Amino acid sequence: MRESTVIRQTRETKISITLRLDAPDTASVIETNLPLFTHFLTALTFYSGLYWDIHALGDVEVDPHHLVEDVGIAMGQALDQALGDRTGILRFGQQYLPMDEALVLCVLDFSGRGQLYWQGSFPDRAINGVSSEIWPEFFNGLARHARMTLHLRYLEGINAHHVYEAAFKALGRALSQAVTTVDNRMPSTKGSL
Ligand SMILES: [Mn+2]
Repeated sequence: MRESTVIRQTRETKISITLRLDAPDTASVIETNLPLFTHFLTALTFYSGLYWDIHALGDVEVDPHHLVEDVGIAMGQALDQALGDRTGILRFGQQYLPMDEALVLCVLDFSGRGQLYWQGSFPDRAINGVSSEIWPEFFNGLARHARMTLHLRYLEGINAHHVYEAAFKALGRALSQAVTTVDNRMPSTKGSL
């Protein structure tokens, strides 16, 4: 079974995540104490087609930064653990995603090397009081701990909510492709990931 559970508790956040990669048609459960983040995670998890059970509380009264970054880290750890040695996966995923005037591109590779490449003029505006500078922290934590190369590129868009929601949805769709099992091979010419 390709599944994992991650518990992460610090003085700043309490997070528990269960992930199942092969659970079609099972609705994810997302609960955080930052409603905008819950909204974006609901979009990501829905389009990933994976089963995610995420319960996360953070000291958002200090700064939503801790919660958002730590959930990214824990989701990355959950992906890395559930994928095991990565045998048989498609490995790559890519998705252009529009949301009205916004257009975002996500391209990822479960390369074994965790790095976010965040490119383009992502809007630098708060959404409902939540600073947009926290969103790359989420994607960075996720990329590093999932040990995946993650390109997210802003292409178009004016409304910050549209642009960031498009990024979460695009990542969901790209993940759905990349973790799909296609054969019994290690998807690397060097023999490991
Ligand atoms: Mn929305």
